[in-house]
Amino acid sequence: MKVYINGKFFAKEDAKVSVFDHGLLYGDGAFEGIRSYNRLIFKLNEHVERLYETCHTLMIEIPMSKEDMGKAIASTLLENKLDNAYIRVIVTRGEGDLGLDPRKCYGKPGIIIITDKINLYAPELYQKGMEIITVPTVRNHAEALNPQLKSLNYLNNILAKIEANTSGYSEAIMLDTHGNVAECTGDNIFIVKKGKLLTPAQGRLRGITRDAVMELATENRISVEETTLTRHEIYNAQECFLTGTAAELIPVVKVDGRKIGAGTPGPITKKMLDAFHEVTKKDGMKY
Ligand code: PXG
Repeated sequence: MKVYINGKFFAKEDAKVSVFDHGLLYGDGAFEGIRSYNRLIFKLNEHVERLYETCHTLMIEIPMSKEDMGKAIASTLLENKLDNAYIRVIVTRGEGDLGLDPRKCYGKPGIIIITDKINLYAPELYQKGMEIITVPTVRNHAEALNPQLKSLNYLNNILAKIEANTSGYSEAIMLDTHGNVAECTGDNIFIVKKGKLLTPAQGRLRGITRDAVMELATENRISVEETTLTRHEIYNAQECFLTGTAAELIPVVKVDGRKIGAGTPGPITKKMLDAFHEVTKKDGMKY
């Protein structure tokens, strides 16, 4: 495996960054998770745009144009001869001293691109559906650390993941500071009620898979609404599924011990899963 670091490729064992990089010292940086299918990078422009937006808010100037970022991602995939891949793009603040102050970072922001294969969940879970729980850790308040930022500080989500894991679950629902459903630790959430798709309007990352599924629903004449959802609405939904680049689209059949609908993946979930697989086969940036 070859890893891209600041314009050069390194073997996995030599792919290293400085211990003085603020990305490591403070989680001061941004990332994206992207997928490619059959040599097509799915929603490349949307991911690159989100990465630059996160960095703009963090006041990290990526030393590369958006176009060149796309080219660097494609060249890393070609270097690794990967037709179907999971791509991790990381931008770090760069090297600095042992204080928080980003003005004292003397290094240029670092750019790292790792390409690999990952399957987040066992294939049978996509058929049977998964069971998830709500955890006590609430999603960051938007004015503390906005969930729109895909920053390198993912401790809010990791704490929630640990709570799910210690209770024997792989994924968790996180509530926002008002007690409404926000999202899962690494996925957005959708429910089906009266044949309509509903998904939280606030408190969550605006997932790119979420946007793609909303578009596909509209194309398939299924109405979608971004709204406020409580756990009560989730428990009493006809169907439920999660979306994310890593997990793709995965059915949920039980939440906090409550069966969702018939307790098996429902027809709209299956329709969206098929539509998603179809669109990833034909849409994307060729490399
Ligand atoms: N919410 C959060 C908090 C995320 O981190 C999503 C939603 C889905 O967004 P996209 O744009 O991918 O549809 C994410 C992204 C993992 C993992 O190991 C998950 C993400 C990123 C990195 C790792 O589960 N999810």
